[in-house]
Amino acid sequence: MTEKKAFITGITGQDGAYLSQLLLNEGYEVHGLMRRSASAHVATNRLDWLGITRDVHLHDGNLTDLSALIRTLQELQPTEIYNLAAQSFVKSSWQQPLLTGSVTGMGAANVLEAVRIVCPEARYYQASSSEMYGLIQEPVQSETTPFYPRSPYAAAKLYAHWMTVNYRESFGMHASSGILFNHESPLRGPEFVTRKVTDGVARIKLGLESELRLGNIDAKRDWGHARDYVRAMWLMLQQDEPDDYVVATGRTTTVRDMCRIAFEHVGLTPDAHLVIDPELFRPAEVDVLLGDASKAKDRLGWQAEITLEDMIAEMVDADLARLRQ
Ligand code: NDP
Ligand code: GDR
Repeated sequence: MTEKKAFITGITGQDGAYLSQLLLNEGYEVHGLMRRSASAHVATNRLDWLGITRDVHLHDGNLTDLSALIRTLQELQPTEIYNLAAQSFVKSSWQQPLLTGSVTGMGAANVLEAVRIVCPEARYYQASSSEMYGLIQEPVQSETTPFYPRSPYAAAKLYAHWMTVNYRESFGMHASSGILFNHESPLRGPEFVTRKVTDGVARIKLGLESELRLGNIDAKRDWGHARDYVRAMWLMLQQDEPDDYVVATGRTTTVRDMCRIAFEHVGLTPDAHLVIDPELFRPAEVDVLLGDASKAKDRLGWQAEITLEDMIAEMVDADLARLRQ
């Protein structure tokens, strides 16, 4: 039997942690790229939370350093590569447009080049995003919906997406792109809106805060659970042929309603606590996202299993537990 060896960029992020857990359970040897930090213990906190830090192999490197990527792949010769690393916070991409372009866009080109040079037979996954749809051209977005990026982040992701398609078509690489809609979990970064809400609700419930400040609560998102979504990534690389897939729940909810679900979980309502802060609005907004994942269902046998209500409850409970410690 061929050895199953995976290399994950972005292993310390939300998806990298859950994907590592899934691959370890599937019998893979799991390796990941970790950028050097002065606070290395903080960098591994998601892997720590899942209790798998000692089960994975971490390699010093950065997506912007092609030489490090080439040397690491030469040493490992992985069978599957998951490119999850990115400057992934949309709002920051207006503050750091060039860094976002280098990491989120050119970073993917670096990984593709390293794979092409070192291990062109390996299977490659690109973390594409529903943000690429941006200014919505069709009410429900599928693999055939035109893109219209609305942020430096989305523009960088679009470049990475088309580079993946291009390397598949030009060099016959097994390169697939998952167009994933928003997915969350207790391991979500605290700057993203779901986690900001669940952490805020937990603080209010415990009497540590009295208000929760948000921006555009009329925005609508198709929110799923990261644990479900990393399964779709893995399934894409188990197919004989590489392809692009939308991964979504098919349900869209306003930030306002997601917030209400979180407050109601602890027996409160948002009315007395929610403050709208104009500073938190974005220069350009993606108003509504709603994905059609029928291709993933038909070809991968994948569908979302965890509901928004169950996910928000899990996140609020995890934040309450963290704060109580
Ligand atoms: P996170 O922000 O949680 O994780 C990003 C990861 O990238 C972290 O491990 C981070 O390292 C790493 N990273 C950032 N910059 C560099 C760099 N220059 N070199 C090496 N590593 C770097 O993102 P998620 O886990 O939520 O998302 C995973 C991927 O999927 C991202 O590409 C994201 O854009 C994309 N995506 C996410 C969706 C979502 O809803 N979560 C939806 C669609 C796409 P460190 O820990 O040191 O910061
Ligand atoms: P998004 O996620 O930009 O969709 O990108 P985020 O949770 O940041 O925003 C979702 C929506 O909520 C609105 N919003 C707020 N957002 C944040 N962060 N903070 C607030 O206070 C706030 N108030 C309202 C936003 O305006 C937006 O409409 C995520 C990231 O994971 C990307 O990497 C990924 O590609 C996409 O999802 C799919």
